[in-house]
Amino acid sequence: KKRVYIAECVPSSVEAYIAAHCEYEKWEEDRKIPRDVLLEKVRDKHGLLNFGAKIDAELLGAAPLLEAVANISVGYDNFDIAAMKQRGIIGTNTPYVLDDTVADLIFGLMLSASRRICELDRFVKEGRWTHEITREQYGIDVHHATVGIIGMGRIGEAVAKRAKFGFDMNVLYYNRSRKPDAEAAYGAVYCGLEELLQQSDFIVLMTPLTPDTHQLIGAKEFSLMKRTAVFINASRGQTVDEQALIQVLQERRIWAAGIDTFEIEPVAPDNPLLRLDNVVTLPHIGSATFKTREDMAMTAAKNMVAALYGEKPQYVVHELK
Ligand code: 8YV
Repeated sequence: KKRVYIAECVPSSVEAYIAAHCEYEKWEEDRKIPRDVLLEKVRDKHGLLNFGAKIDAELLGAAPLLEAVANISVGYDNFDIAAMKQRGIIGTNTPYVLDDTVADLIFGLMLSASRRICELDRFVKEGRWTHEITREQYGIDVHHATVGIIGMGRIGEAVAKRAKFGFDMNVLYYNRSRKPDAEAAYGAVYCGLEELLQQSDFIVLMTPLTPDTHQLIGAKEFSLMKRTAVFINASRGQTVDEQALIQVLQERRIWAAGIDTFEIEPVAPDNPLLRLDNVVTLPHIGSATFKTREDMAMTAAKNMVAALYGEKPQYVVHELK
C-alpha cells in the first residue's frame, strides 16, 4: 500500500476512503501544521493531501518517495510547478465543486459592502441607533448595477449567472480569452481592463494568482474606478496591491470593498484594513461550507488515490510530459 500524509482535518468519510486504499498518518491538531512537522512527515510518504502548503524544492527535497500532491483547493499557486515537473510529481486540485459556494459568498460581500451590512450591524449593536436613520446610513444598490468580472473562469461564470438572473445586472468581463458561452448565457460583454474598471459599479476579482496576475490591481487601476465603486476580492490577496487598496479606502476614493483574501494570511492585527468601516473583511471563507469542504476533500482524496495507483486523476494541474 502507498503511504499518504493528510496535512489537514478532513471529514471521516474522506479519511475512510483514504484508509481503504492507503496507509496514512494525519495532522490532528486544530491549527495549521508547522512547516518543520510537515517536512518531517513527508519523508516516507508517497502522497500528500493538503490545503495551501508551499510545495517547493525544500519540501520535495525532504520527500524522496513523494509521487503526488493533492490540493484541497482549486487554486494551486502554492505549487512550484517547475520543481514538481522536474521530480515527476503529479499535482491535482478541486475545481467545480466549490464554484457556487464561492459565488454565493461573493454576492454576500457585494451586498454587505454596498449596503453596509456589517458596519450597520455594529451601529445597532453598539446602541448608536437612537433616531431614524438618515442619508448617513444609506447604501448603493446591487440590482440593475454593472458588475465587472475580472477572470471569467468557472467561479466568474457562477457570479455572472447570479448577477444576470438574480439581480438583473449588466455583466462586463475581462479575461485572457473570450467566453462565448458566458456571453450567450448571461449577456456578458467582453472588454479591456481599463474600460471595465471605468464602467463597473461592482468589480469582482476572480483570477488565479500567477506571475501575470500578481498585483494586477494597484494604484493605477483603483484610480480608474468610480468613486462609488465596490471592489471585491475573493481570489488571492497577492492579486491586489494591498497598500494601494488601503489608501483608496482611507481617502474614500471608492465606495467600499469586500475582501476574503489578504496579502498575508492570517491577516496581521495591525493591518489598517481592519480599522476601516468601508471594508468588509473575511478570513478566507470562500469555499468554507460543510458540504463544499467535504466535496473538495473527497475530490482531492480521489485525485490522490488515482495518481498513486497509476490512473489518471480527474483534475491534474500540469502535464508531466
Ligand atoms: C481554500 C481556496 O480555502 O480553493 C481555493 O483555491 O482558496 C480555498 O478553497 C484555500 O486553498 C485554503 O488554503
